[in-house]
Amino acid sequence: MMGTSTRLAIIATMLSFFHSHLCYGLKVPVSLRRVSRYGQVGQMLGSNVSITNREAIAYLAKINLGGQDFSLLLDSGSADLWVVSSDCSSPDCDAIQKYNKTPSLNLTSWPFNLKYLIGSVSGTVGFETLDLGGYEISSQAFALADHATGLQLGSTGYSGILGLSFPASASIEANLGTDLLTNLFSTFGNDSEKFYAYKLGREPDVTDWVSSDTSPSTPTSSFSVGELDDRFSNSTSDFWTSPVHPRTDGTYDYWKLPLQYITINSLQLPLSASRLPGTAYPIAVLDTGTTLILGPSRDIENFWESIGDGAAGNITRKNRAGEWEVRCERGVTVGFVLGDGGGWEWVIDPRDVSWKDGDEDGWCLGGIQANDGIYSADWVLGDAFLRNFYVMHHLATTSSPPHIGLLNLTNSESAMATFQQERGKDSASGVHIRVPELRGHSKITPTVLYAMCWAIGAVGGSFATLLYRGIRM
Ligand SMILES: *[C@@H]1O[C@H](CO)[C@@H](O)[C@H](O)[C@H]1NC(C)=O
Ligand SMILES: *[C@@H]1O[C@H](CO)[C@@H](O)[C@H](O)[C@H]1NC(C)=O
Ligand SMILES: *[C@@H]1O[C@H](CO)[C@@H](O)[C@H](O)[C@H]1NC(C)=O
Ligand SMILES: *[C@@H]1O[C@H](CO)[C@@H](O)[C@H](O)[C@H]1NC(C)=O
Ligand SMILES: *[C@@H]1O[C@H](CO)[C@@H](O)[C@H](O)[C@H]1NC(C)=O
Ligand SMILES: CC(=O)N[C@H]1CO[C@H](CO)[C@@H](O)[C@@H]1O
Repeated sequence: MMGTSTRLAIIATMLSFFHSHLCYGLKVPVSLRRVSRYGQVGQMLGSNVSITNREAIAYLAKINLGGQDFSLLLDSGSADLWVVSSDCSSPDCDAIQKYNKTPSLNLTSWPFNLKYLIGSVSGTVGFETLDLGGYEISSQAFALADHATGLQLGSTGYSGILGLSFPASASIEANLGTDLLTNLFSTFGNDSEKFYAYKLGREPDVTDWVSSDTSPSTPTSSFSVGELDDRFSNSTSDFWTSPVHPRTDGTYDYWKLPLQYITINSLQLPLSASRLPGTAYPIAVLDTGTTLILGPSRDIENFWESIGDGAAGNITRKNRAGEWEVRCERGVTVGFVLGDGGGWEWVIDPRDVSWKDGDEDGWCLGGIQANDGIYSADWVLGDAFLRNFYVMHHLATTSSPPHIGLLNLTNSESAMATFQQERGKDSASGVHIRVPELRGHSKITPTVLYAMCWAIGAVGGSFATLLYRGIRM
C-alpha cells in the first residue's frame, strides 16, 4: 500500500495451456470508438460504440456475444477469446457482465484451465454468434469461464479478453475452433481492407482518480476493422510500414518487428542482442494488452541509469518492488528506432516514460520496466508506446506478408512543453548514455520482476504479473 494510491504488484504463476493477458493498472476512463461500415460478413449494428473503463488501465472493446454486450480487454498480444459465464458464482465474478447461455450457444466438452498463483480461471470451450464492430461471426470459438477466483475481475471492469494476434499464438487450438482474427477476415474479398487499426486514447494527468470524472465526452480512442478512422488518417499509404517478423519456420505468432536501438534526448542507447536466433536486432511485440513497455533488465537498467546520469538514487531509482521510478519533474524524450534497414524513430510523450500516480513523494513510476520472462520476443511495446501513434495491423494478402503500420501523432516538442508545464522545473543535469557492458544475449530467467503488467501471451510461459495501480475500493 502506498498511500491512497495503492500500488500492488502481484506475481502469479500460470500453469495451463491457456494464454491470455491480465493486466491491471491506473484507473483510466477509456473509450474505444468503432468506425462502422456495412461489411461483407454481417450487418452494421450501429454507428458508434463507446466504452468506458471503470477501474483499470486497459483498453476495452465492446463486443456482442449471443445477443449480450461485453467489455473485453482489447489484446493484440494474444489470440483467444474468453468471457466469464453466468455459472461463475465466485466473488471474483461479482459486478461484471457475465455471459448467459443462449439457444445459439454450441457448448463443447473441451475444458480450459488457467491457474495463477493467486487465482484461476477455468471453464469450457463453446461456439457462439459474435458481433465485433458491425461484423457478425455466426460461430466463433470462445472459452466460457465458469470459475474465476483471486483475479479481482470485478474491480477491473472487464469480462474477458479479446485476442487479436495470430492463430499460432492461440490456445484454443485450430482443430477445436478457428480464432477470431481468421474468422473476421475470412470473407474480406478486398486485400486492401484486411487490417484493423486503433488509436489508444491518452488519459488526463489527474491525481484523484475517484472524484474526477474524466470520461471524455468525445471518445479519444478508436478501433476499426477494414477501414480507417478519418480523424487520424484517410489512407493506408500515410503509414510507415514494417513486415511482421516471422518465426524461424516462417509462420507468424505475434505482431513483432525489429527494435534497433532506443534514443534518449536524441542520444543512442544500444541494446543487447536478441535472444531469438538469426535476428539482426532485438524483436519487439506490439501489445495493446500490456500497459507498459517491457525489456530485458540489463537494457532497462542502462536506460534508467542514463536518465539518472549517475546521480545515484536522486533522479532514478529501483524501488523495493523492483520497479524503476523517476523524479516526476525529470522529462526526457525517448524514441524507439524500429524496422530493418535504416529504421525509423518513433518518439513517445514524456508522460509515457514517467507516470504520475498521485503519490505526493515526487517519484513517478517508469513507463519502461524490466522483464526477463518475455519469450517469443525481447521487448513488449505496450500501451505506453502505442498511445502515441495510429496503429494498423495488416494481415497477409495475396501480394504481401502481414505488416504493421504506424502513423506519428505525437509532436515531441509540444509534448515536452506540456510535460514541463505540468511537472515543473527539471534542474537535474543532462542525460549521459551509460552502457557499462553488453554481454551477448540476455537470458530468460525464471524469476520475473515485479512492476510489470505483462502479457501471458507474448511474455513468459509460466508466469504472470498483475499490476494494480491506483485501484481503490
Ligand atoms: C458444435 O461444434 C462442434 C465443433 O465445431 C461441431 O462438430 C458441431 O457440429 C456443432 N454443433 C452444432 C449443433 O452446431
Ligand atoms: C478495395 O478497398 C479499397 C479501400 O477501401 C478501395 O479503394 C478499392 O476500390 C477496393 N477495391 C475493390 C476492387 O473493391
Ligand atoms: C479525411 O477526410 C475527411 C473528409 O475529406 C476530412 O474531414 C479529414 O480531415 C481527413 N482526415 C485527415 C486525417 O486528413
Ligand atoms: C542527491 O541528493 C542528496 C540529498 O538529497 C544531495 O545531498 C546530493 O547532492 C544529491 N546528489 C546529486 C548528484 O544530485
Ligand atoms: C513526428 O515525430 C517527430 C519526431 O520524430 C516530431 O518532431 C513531429 O512533430 C511528429 N509529427 C507530428 C505530426 O506530430
Ligand atoms: C446508432 C447508434 O448506436 N447511435 C448512438 C451513438 O451514440 C449516441 C451517444 O451515445 C447514442 O445516443 C446513439 O444512439
